[in-house]
Amino acid sequence: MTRNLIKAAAAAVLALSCAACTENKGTGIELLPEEAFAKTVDGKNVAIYTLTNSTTGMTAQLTNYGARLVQLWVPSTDGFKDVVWGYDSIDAYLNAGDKYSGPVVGRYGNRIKDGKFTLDGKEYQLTVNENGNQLHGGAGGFSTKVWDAEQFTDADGNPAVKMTLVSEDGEEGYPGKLTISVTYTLKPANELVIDYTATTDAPTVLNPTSHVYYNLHGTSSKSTDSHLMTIYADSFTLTDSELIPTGEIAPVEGTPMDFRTATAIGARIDTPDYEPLAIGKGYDHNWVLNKHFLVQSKQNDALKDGAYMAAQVYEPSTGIVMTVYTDQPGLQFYAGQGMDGKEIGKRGEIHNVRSGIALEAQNFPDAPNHENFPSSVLRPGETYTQHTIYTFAVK
Ligand code: FUC
Repeated sequence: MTRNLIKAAAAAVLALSCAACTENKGTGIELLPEEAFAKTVDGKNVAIYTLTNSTTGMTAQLTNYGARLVQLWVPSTDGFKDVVWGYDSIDAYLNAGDKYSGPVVGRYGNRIKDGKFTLDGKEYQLTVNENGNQLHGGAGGFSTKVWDAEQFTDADGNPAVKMTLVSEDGEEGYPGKLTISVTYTLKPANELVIDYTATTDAPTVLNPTSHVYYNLHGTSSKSTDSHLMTIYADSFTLTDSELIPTGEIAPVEGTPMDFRTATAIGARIDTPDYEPLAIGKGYDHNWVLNKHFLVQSKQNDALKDGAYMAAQVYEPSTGIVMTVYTDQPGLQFYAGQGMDGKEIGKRGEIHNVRSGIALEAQNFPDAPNHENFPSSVLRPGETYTQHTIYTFAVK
């Protein structure tokens, strides 16, 4: 499909979604065509799903390969911008060097030391895929699976897609057959709501998270060092040299990790001789959100459907403000320093170094091996839930 046809298709979707479109509604949105994602992978059909909200025309495209966010078009001071990294076809995702553009990662997001943990007195050995540790559920984690998908309109008339995956007992070394669903919903106030539920038939550990690289310039090629970041956290988890938590929770006060007032990401990221940043080669850490551990800061008044304000990011040149709400105890902020700057993403744009930030709402990394961290154990009869929201405004 040519670019013009894609634009026409986008315009048609937007026109259908709202009779009273404002002049700027959906300006500049370019949809990826269905045929670019139509493929059978591991015997299952991959597809792309398009959600458009009723008010501004904010539009998300998702694929069931990894329950993944492919595009997210939000208003800026100059038309709509696509604020997430990704590729323009399923083939490009399958061949990508970077496997973590937009998916849900799990069973355990982030790292488990030596890929080992003990549960109810029994030690489990997981597969390992980074320095002898497990990262993001292993090489065959949730992000590599084709999920079952169902697109629907929720009870309030909002567009949504629910993706479901059965993770077999023993998969990547985890005990228990786990059934997990993630539902993405677009709400009228430019909110992308991500809800998870999961059940298991035997005790297991679980920490799914959305691993999207955001760039509020609307292109993966421009540095995110200019983004002004606020993280509502008074402390973070210290790590060893392999980014595995030591168990110690350290105050951010007086360090480059203090984002309690809005600060440019690039302002302190290269601080010489500050060990946590030297280890991460920049920001790649888990912040301990105030909601769970340090109570009533005024900033945390913004309770939203059971989720608290966790972070806010603002890019002055586009006016885009992204606010993250979650009911999770931690937020991994990774500034994209590990990218090689060579891969080409959507619209031919380079996935550049330090040009996409991941803000992953989650339990703490390696929690199964730290008694002082929140429990990540899920048992039969229990239902895991997570409620995380990314909202977009223009300032
Ligand atoms: C984040 C980081 C990791 C890794 C991955 C792709 O979760 O913590 O370092 O690079 O994403």
